[in-house]
Amino acid sequence: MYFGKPRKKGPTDRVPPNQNVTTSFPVLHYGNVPYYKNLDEWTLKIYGLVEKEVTLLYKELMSLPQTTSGNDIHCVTGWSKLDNVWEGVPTQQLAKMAQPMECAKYVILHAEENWTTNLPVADFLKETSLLAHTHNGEQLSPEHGYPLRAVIPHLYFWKSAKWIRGIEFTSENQPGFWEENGYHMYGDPWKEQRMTWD
Ligand SMILES: Nc1nc2c(c(=O)[nH]1)N[C@H]1C(S)=C(S)[C@@H](COP(=O)(O)O)O[C@H]1N2
Ligand SMILES: [Mo]
Repeated sequence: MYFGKPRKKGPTDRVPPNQNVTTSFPVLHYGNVPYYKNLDEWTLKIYGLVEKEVTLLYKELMSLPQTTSGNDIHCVTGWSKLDNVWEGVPTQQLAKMAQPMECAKYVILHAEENWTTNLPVADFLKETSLLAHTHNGEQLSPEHGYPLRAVIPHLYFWKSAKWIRGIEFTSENQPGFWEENGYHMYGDPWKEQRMTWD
């Protein structure tokens, strides 16, 4: 029950607690930015608890049905960037091809340099989740995840793996890179699920 003043409705309702809006686009990651000479050797692998393991070349990925999804980015370190428009392949499209098994409850997103992050299948396969190649009408820059990054619009942005190369379906919730280092297993910005103990 909330006994304080009624909450004001307005743009501030889009900003979760203890976040500050920025109009810049900060670059944040652990490790090195990969620079690709070309994408001939690039593949995206979908594996683990799936009926059909799938390996996609970049051009195959681009020939799949595409979608557009908007989000407000909330980084766990405290910055938020509103009104982002992402274009790419819906995660549901990939699931259609690989057919995750009934027992697959979680996914591990694998990025370059063995960076990983974990989330429930339901969140990964939400209608708004996608693998994006374009941000606000422009191809992703190397720093922001070129050629392909996950975008999980409703969770803290560390779940949105840049430079994604693999999607592994699992039965157990295994912590990824930041999760091993104390970040929350789920990461809902509205509940401020920043660290494991939040
Ligand atoms: N591969 C990889 N993806 C990553 C990270 C990382 O360290 N490695 N950091 C995450 C974090 S903490 C954030 S806030 C966003 C930042 O994305 P940006 O650099 O495009 O703003 O990427 C996420 N994806
Ligand atoms: Mo972040």
